[in-house]
Amino acid sequence: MPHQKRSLDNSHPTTESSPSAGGGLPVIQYWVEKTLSPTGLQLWQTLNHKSACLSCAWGTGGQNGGFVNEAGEYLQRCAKSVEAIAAELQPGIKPDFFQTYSLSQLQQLTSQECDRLGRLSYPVILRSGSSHYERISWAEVYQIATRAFSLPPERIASYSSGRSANEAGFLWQLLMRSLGSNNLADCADLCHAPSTVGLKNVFGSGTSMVSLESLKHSDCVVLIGSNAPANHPRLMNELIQLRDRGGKVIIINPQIEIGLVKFGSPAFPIKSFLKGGSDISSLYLQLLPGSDVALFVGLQKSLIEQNLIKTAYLHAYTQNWQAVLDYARNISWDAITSTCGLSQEEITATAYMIGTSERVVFAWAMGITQQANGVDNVFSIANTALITGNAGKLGAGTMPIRGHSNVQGFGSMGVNPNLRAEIKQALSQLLGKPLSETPGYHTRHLIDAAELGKIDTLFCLGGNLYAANPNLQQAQRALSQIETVFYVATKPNLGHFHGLGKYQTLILPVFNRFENPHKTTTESGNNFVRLNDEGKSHLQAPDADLISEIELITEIAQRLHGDAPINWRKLQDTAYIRELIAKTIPGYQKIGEIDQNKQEFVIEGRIFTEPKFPTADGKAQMFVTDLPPLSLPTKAALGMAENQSGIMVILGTGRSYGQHNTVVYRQADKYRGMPHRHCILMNSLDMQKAGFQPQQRVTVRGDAGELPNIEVIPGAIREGVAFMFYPEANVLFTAKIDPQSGTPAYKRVPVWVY
Ligand SMILES: Nc1nc2c(c(=O)[nH]1)N[C@H]1C(S)=C(S)[C@@H](COP(=O)(O)OP(=O)(O)OC[C@H]3O[C@@H](n4cnc5c(=O)[nH]c(N)nc54)[C@H](O)[C@@H]3O)O[C@H]1N2
Ligand SMILES: Nc1nc2c(c(=O)[nH]1)N[C@H]1C(S)=C(S)[C@@H](COP(=O)(O)OP(=O)(O)OC[C@H]3O[C@@H](n4cnc5c(=O)[nH]c(N)nc54)[C@H](O)[C@@H]3O)O[C@H]1N2
Ligand code: SF4
Ligand SMILES: [Mo]
Repeated sequence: MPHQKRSLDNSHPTTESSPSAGGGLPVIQYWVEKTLSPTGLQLWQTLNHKSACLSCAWGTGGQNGGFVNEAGEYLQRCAKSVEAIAAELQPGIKPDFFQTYSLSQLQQLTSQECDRLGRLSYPVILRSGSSHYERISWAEVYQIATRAFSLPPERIASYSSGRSANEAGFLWQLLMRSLGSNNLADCADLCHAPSTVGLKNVFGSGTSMVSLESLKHSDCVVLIGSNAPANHPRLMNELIQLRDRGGKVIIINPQIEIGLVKFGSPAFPIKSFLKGGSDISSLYLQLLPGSDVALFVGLQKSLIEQNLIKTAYLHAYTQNWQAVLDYARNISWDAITSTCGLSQEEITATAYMIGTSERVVFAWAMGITQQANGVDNVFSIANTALITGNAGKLGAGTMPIRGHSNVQGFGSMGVNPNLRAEIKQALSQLLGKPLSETPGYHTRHLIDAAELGKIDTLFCLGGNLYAANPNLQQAQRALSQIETVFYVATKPNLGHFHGLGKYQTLILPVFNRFENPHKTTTESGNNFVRLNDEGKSHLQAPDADLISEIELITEIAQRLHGDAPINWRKLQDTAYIRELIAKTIPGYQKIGEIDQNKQEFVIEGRIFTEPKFPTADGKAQMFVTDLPPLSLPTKAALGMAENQSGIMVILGTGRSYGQHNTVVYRQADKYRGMPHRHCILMNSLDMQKAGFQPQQRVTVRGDAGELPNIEVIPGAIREGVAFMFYPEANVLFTAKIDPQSGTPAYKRVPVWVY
């Protein structure tokens, strides 16, 4: 893996001290640097463009201007948003670039270096046996695509990542269904799939039941497995305001994330500058990774013991509550505390805080979903919310914090292997034929099927399928079995140079959200639909030759199907796509009028302020969640000799403060005191046990591979637990997969460090 070794050469000084609050001054400094730079004006204009922020699903921006959130509050853009836009405003890659640099040279680049090459601005192809990508015309792209998509439906597949608009997502899945394929893998499979599966089973609806407005009425937020200060910075404003009105914030995380203790937000400049930030956590529970079910069952047990459960509510609005209560009653405190590593006193105090609050929101992210029992995690949180009567009222409920800015919209548009029955019926009417009943591949199935040579054509609508998966070696092998791979993207990434197809790999450049020549829409994690205005790209002919995703998809479809039963080219008018969405996607009726009235809206049937749920009997369905059997493999299972020194730790992989998923923007993570990408954050006691000094170089070994020359950084992480950055760490392990959702357990990876 050359890109892993490469940046080890840039040894960074490690004297920089970590800040005492998240956000705050470093963030403001970043803003100033960027907006005063030579491209500062362009950046300002783009920040003010009427479109949703590209970065996370908190959903800032839209028709009221780039800085306004869903509640109409101003000053809501974070540094991450600036970072994302700055990357999109880079110059285009020069016309002779791919002639000059060979594939093997491109394979030496790190993630950050790939991104810094600039914007993709003309289509290129790598043919097998060739040493260089070469430019091709769109006409040739369409010829190749027409052939590649004429293959049997079970041999074609796609993967998508939620930065594209609803319209592109809707069209893409419509094209795949029309071809008879359900192979619509999506980044959500690696992300919040357990939330969707879990919540759908419990409440009949797979998304957050809390709107931003409702969150403002909460008096307690339980934030579980989320590093919101880095990944959803504007959510922090809500937590600051909640603390100001006397509310409580309970954090559940094996790692102390500094911004969850104290956070400086530019929305509250006085506090940030004078007081060094606002207090966030009222309680901070450092549990063992993967043990959240044990903690939540413990909370349920303690709520019962303290007589803080809402029995009348359970009777009236839920099913199977007796079984859930019985399980909690009967399990021993010992089993609970030894699994989660927290004391009975800590759990009791937390249960009291939850049970005595009026309106509790339970919010979570990847610490909950990226586990071998991700769906059970979600069930156990939902059970706790229900036992305390905190679902279906203002200021309370379950709230998965979504990742990519439009990943939830892609789910709503039907970009997934399992289509909801209502959508299926509507689409089959639209296409004038029944849809295929063959189950589709989600992301992990797709990789496994490809490795077995079962896929010939793969279309990647954004994302980085290669680097996002565990076991990069397998991902690379799998992709190399696919005849034709299309990467539709705005900027180059590792996957474009390492995830190569068998006969041909194409990289197709497209406009981003604020450049499209037509209006589009996106959906935030809070179920709010944004309207994005048309825009203009700084990349211009003759050097640049980009198209919109809509044009690309409709042109392929037109060539495959002609005009019947759908006039695909007519769909290049996105208002027409929105008409179809209004007719086929539940809750999206209002999108049919958005072109006329410009009214952004909350999707119908998702926000619950009454305890009536869209399940068969209108009640929430509760499920018993068994405590997870958390064991560690033997040293030998990781290929280590019995006398090998070192230590076994549970590695959690995740994001630094300077990256967006597989794309690295900055090498250092100041907040965790990690000066570069090749660090492992460990507890000092573990370091002592293993005989490691701070800044010592070690090797980290998992079940799929090892990374040498990794710097040990002492940090505020629980004993027995360690943290590294992805995607680099994805060479290390194969990951357990949650059988109920297909999501990999990226947050609980046993490794040997020596
Ligand atoms: N700046 C930035 N913003 C982003 C992204 C980005 O890469 N960069 N990515 C976007 C995407 S797609 C997503 S999905 C989100 C991700 O947002 P998050 O989910 O906040 O990000 P992660 O870094 O994956 O880590 C989540 C937290 O889970 C904790 N954790 C690990 N194991 C456990 C456990 O067993 N239990 C509990 N309770 N906690 C645990 C980790 O210590 C970490 O603090 O962010 C979105 N926003
Ligand atoms: N070890 C480990 N692995 C993980 C995770 C983890 O926590 N730990 N997290 C997982 C999660 S939560 C996720 S969501 C996945 C992320 O997986 P992906 O979504 O597959 O990856 P990204 O890095 O977000 O994709 C970035 C690329 O998207 C392209 N892009 C950006 N904007 C646009 C656009 O407007 N249109 C198009 N077509 N392309 C665009 C750019 O080319 C950019 O390089 O990774 C997963 N993998
Ligand atoms: S919190 Fe998310 S949506 Fe809001 S400005 Fe920051 S990155 Fe954009
Ligand atoms: Mo994600």
